[in-house]
Amino acid sequence: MNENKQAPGVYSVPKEWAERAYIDSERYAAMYAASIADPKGFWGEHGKRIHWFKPYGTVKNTSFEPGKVSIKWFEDGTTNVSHNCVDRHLPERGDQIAIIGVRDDPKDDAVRITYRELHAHVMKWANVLQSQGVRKGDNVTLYLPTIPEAAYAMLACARIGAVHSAVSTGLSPDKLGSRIADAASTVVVTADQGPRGGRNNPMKANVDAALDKLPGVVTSVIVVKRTGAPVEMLQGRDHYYDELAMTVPDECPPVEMNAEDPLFLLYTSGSTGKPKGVVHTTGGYLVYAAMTHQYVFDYHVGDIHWCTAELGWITGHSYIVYGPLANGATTLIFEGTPTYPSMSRYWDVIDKHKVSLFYTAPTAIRSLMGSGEDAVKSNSLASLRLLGSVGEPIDPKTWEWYHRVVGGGRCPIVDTWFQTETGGILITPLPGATKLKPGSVGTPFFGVRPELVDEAGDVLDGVENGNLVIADSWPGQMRTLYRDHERFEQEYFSLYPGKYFTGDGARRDADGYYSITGRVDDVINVSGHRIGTAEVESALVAHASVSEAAVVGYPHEIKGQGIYAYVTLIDGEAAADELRKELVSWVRKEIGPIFTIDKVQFALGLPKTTSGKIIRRILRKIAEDKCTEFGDSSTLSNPTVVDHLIDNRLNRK
Ligand code: 6R9
Repeated sequence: MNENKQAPGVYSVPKEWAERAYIDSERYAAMYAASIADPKGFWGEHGKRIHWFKPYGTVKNTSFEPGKVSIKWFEDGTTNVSHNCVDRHLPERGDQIAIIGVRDDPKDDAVRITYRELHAHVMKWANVLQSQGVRKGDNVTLYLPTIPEAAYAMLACARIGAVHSAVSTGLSPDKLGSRIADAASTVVVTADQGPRGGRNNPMKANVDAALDKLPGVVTSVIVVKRTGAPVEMLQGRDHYYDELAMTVPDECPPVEMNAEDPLFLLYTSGSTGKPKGVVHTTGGYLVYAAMTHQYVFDYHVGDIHWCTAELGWITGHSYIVYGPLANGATTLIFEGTPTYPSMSRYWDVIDKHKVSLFYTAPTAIRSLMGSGEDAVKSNSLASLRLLGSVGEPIDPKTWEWYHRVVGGGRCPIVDTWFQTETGGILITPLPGATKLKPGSVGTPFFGVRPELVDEAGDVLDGVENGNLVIADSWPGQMRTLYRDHERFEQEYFSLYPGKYFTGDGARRDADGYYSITGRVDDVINVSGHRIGTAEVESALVAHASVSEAAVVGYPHEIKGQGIYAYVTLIDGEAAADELRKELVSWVRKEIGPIFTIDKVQFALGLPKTTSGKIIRRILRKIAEDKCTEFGDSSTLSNPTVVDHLIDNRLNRK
């Protein structure tokens, strides 16, 4: 089974992979060197993988210089993303399946959409959006389940030059509202309900709740009938998609877009409370998403590609919709969860639809690993060729299980590191080129220049641990934060001037392979989803009983990181269990159910420096039950508070 095992924990590239894959190790070395030595020449060539209405003359025009950060790729070229993902494929693969839509309930039939049908849907959607006043450059908020209609809506926006802003369905109405308001969307697209894991998310009602607090912003809500459940429809504002579709023409040509016109906004969490509207543009993003999809997953015609992400995350944008469709692939869009109706749901879907490339998050694998191997082995999984992992570090134990039990010991695992901000995968194994080391994300993709730096910003060479920065631009990089270029520069380019700071820590080994050690800023990664500690803290202090709150992450067996909150109460109120439960559900309501607090510890006070700053390092150690490893506590102004925290800690081994 593990015949490719070389040294303990290292898997060499199987011969058939080195032969079959687009990129073997020699090719990787040569192409990587060329991409770094001459980025303009390299990307000038690879930019041609998409269709341009007007070819670009200028390839790269980028600067990371403080105060002047500016990122432009292919800036004088024109193209259209929807044309590239749909129309372009019609002559050759009009009858090929583009999208397989698998619903939450396994009793429901899957929908199979050909490229020709996709073309018709996208044009209809584009005309429906236009009928609601959407014009080139307008922001449209999409709050939709992970269903084919979400992809139609995304591609329809791209077709007419509108900018979509997809919001995760796991967020609360308040968070949805703040994203609608920040983007100033006049049109919101949603569904009546979103079935997931056997429950129906009341999506239209959530939109109503969000809009109640935003009078006058949104003029049109387009509602997809997903379950057909009756929902309140506000006369004049709310419309069923089906009804609008009957009133508009079938045809809609793609609009010629400049390479640097925005394609989408995607809000993500940073280390302050305010979410950031990451802006991605047209040409460079698509080139990068398509190229990484082809080489990282070694996509070949006939592969069925299944990325289990929600469409509302960057992974869904780049590796469910844009990358696969730009390459003319068949992409599977799954509405459900790994555990519904049983622990074998993923494996059932793989067998039923002959999935060959399977891409998921460590948290999903960990939740399935617990139920043992039998749930996997009742399926053959013979169609699988390659496995992928994304969103958070995958520990070697989970990696080995994924490799052996799911992949039958024969499928390479690509552990891909990237971020909302990077648009596509930056550090990853390539299956025909890179040895696999469980827990390591491998080596940089073409054109990517990772570096490790110390706190002072000095570049570290060789085997090292440090902060991960990227020294030069790549085409898929975010261009700015929506209406806040200053914050963009501040958050990503100021700490290490001249470099893009990722917010992650990493280790590099003697082979030049990277392992991601986790966030080094105040961001927690829960089941692959990012949340700033400040966001959770401000939700907590919004509760009437809470005086102060500090939130840290701690290692969690399934979720990767759990959320641990330290709370001090107004009036030193009795710290009852009931209040604890109330705070947990309060935060779920404020932020959304994906970010459920795991532990609430009531505190007399929080450890602070003499200048009043909370010392999170101490709080992290207490949450990890490592109370002897505080390091230098000389600036601590209130030691008795810490004794109380230790005595009442909630994680004990
Ligand atoms: C794609 C995505 C980004 C953060 C990133 C890092 C963590 C993502 C990872 C990984 C270890 C991997 N992360 N992939 N950590 N190994 N393969 O998840 O985007 O939601 O913006 O999160 O996720 O900490 O900085 P996003």
